[in-house]
Amino acid sequence: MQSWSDTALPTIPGAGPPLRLYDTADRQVRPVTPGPTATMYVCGITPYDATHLGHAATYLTFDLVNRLWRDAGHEVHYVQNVTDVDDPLFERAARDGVDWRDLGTREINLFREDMTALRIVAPRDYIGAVESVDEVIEFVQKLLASGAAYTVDDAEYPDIYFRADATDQFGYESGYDRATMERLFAERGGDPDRPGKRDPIDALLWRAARPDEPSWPAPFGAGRPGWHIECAAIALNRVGPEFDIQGGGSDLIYPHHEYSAAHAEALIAGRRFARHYVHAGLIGLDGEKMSKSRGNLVLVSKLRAAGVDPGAIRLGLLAGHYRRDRMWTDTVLAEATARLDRWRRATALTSGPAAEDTVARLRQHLADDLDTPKALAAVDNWANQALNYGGQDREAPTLIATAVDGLLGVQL
Ligand code: 5CA
Ligand code: ZN
Repeated sequence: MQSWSDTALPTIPGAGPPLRLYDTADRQVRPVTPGPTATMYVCGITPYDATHLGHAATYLTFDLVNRLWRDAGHEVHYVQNVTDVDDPLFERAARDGVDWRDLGTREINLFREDMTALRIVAPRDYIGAVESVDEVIEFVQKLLASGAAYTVDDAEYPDIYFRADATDQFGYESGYDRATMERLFAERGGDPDRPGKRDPIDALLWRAARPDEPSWPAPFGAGRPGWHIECAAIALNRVGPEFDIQGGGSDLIYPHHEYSAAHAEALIAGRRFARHYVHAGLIGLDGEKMSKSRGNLVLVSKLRAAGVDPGAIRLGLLAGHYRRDRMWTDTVLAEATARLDRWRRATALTSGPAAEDTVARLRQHLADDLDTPKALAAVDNWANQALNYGGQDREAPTLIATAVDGLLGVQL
């Protein structure tokens, strides 16, 4: 599937410290240790509705990682999927009387426009579930052969499930206890009560063909991929195993990332799916998580149409730390707009206070588990100095603008 237009990144003089990030599995901030090519897989959208600020916040988080890696001289192999076959698509398409493929295409196009406007660096591989069905089939075959997967005893719908006990380390990614797993499994798309499963938390790998649902032929019977296997296959075949970062919002910690890891690790015995599991906090509105099912969405495309500068959207989302759940409010947007204006006025000056220290601090704070509140404060400091007291350094305004562009993705 076509990715979106790439964003050119400027070269910023100097270099920063190596990136450290919180790893959900190890429950600590520790160094990310990429080779010359850093590798990252981030869970993409289910395209049945437009991109909201929660999605934007998650992709923005990993965009900072991408930018920091590029700034440190790494190539980045970034992969993102699109869940373009799933129940929500069929339901919305039926409600609106459109074909589920057309709905997906429309929303994916809008997503690309939103990502381009937000200056999110495009993934090298942007892969749909439909495109990767063959990869899933091959994967499921291997899991069946090794005994990690089984077919339920149901003549009509012989669905295929993954044994949660197929790997010894199952559960290490979320660290959740059994009761929490059971609760979240049921809440987040699992089917604990499906008759014929060995364990209520065994996850669906292949859903046998149903009337009125799309399906693909397979040696083990026509059907369509389960959700976690889609991401396991796409990631493993492009950057795996042991790629640097598996990313997404914190709603994906369990079951999605637990099972993607477990499916893959059942194949790559002894190795870890990803070295770091990184999760962005959830963005809410009016005290509740922003989600398509609740309908409390602030859409990136609506904000853009209303004339909001994409730079202000980035600064609003970056004003809070990526791991914290946080609310989007009018105040957040107003403060971000004012900040963008201040930074623009300061960098439009012909000279200002020396900027090397500020750039060093910006890099330092970002490398420290993406501490954007401190990173923004460092730029605020320089801008306030420049606006209130001026300065003699004729290179400083351009240096700040270049660093803010390259590292924070905000054009001044
Ligand atoms: N297609 C799957 C992942 S394979 C999916 O979760 N799609 S989604 O459209 O629901 O979400 C896309 C991405 O945005 C995921 O990484 C998800 O964790 C993240 N996300 C969803 N809602 C929010 C929110 N309110 N705040 C922050 N991130 C969110
Ligand atoms: Zn995923």
